[in-house]
Amino acid sequence: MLVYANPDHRLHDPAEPHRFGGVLLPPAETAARADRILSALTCLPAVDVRVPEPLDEQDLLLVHEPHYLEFLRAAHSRWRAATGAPADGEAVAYIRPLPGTPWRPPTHVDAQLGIYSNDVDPILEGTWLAARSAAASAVAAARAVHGGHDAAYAISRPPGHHAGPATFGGYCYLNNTALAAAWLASRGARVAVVDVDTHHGNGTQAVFWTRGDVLTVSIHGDPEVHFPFFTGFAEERGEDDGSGANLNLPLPSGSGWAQYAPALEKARRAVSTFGADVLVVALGVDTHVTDGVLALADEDYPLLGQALRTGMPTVIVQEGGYGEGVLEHAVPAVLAAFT
Ligand code: Q9C
Ligand code: ZN
Repeated sequence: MLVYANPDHRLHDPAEPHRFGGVLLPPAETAARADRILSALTCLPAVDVRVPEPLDEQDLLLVHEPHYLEFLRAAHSRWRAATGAPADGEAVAYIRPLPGTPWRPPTHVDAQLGIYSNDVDPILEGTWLAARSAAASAVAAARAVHGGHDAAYAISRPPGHHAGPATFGGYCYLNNTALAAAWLASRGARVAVVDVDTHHGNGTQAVFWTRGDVLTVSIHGDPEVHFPFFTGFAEERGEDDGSGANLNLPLPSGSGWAQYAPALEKARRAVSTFGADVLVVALGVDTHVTDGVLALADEDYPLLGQALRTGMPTVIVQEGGYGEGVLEHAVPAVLAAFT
């Protein structure tokens, strides 16, 4: 298996407590995650780990708006200048406009943090470079598959599938999965994205909402009760050229393999009906019971890996997966069964 890993991910390693609903906890999305995956992969036969070529910045425009990219690039230094915060400070949104009243686009970085994010994720001094390094891995994997490899896996972090065209949130800043898919589509491919992270791939859905050349499918825990709450419901099917090219398969909280397997089968059927010629998998392994949304068990991940074997060229992009031992077990299990 061809694997892309970029050491620059370490530049984004949040340390300040993060708000999860009513409590402050240590951040879950940390640099240790990618290190845990990489060391676990050494147990696989024939892993070929490469550092991706630097990103072509133009590729980011396939998914993201230029004003958002400018904001991300400069946000931390602007925030330091505006607040006197130290270099290791973490810039977090604390204010947003009142819904339903007119508001003026803000110029102050504190207010812009609230426009460009829908969550409480921090921007660190290294966030922009780390997010770019994750995007570079995903695009390199797409390039490799376009160039004739059967499959490639990107250990992208910070993750991406909650980042929209001009928003960060859910630990995501640049949408690595959407960038891989959009890059392939820009080369003429008909692309299907299957998102098996336990949370709805809301950013990816937003990116391709009106596009008919990229099918987006997401299997996730019921958004009535789980992040990202506002989207991920079955009635969201896409609009305009994208009408019918988005499929959400929400599952009841705590669902195990008995409920998951039929959803995967529906996803496979949708991909086949769409007539995709390349598959992009958003591989979150936070479906594990340890991560508290769905309830897959260790022994289900080889089955997931088999179900993702479609015979199509496939790009696999890492998304979530946090709990003790989850990444170490589930990622190699999926990749081993896939190959
Ligand atoms: N501040 C991914 O798995 N959890 N993101 C609640 C709210 C957010 C998960 C935190 C879950 C996001 C890529
Ligand atoms: Zn997730």
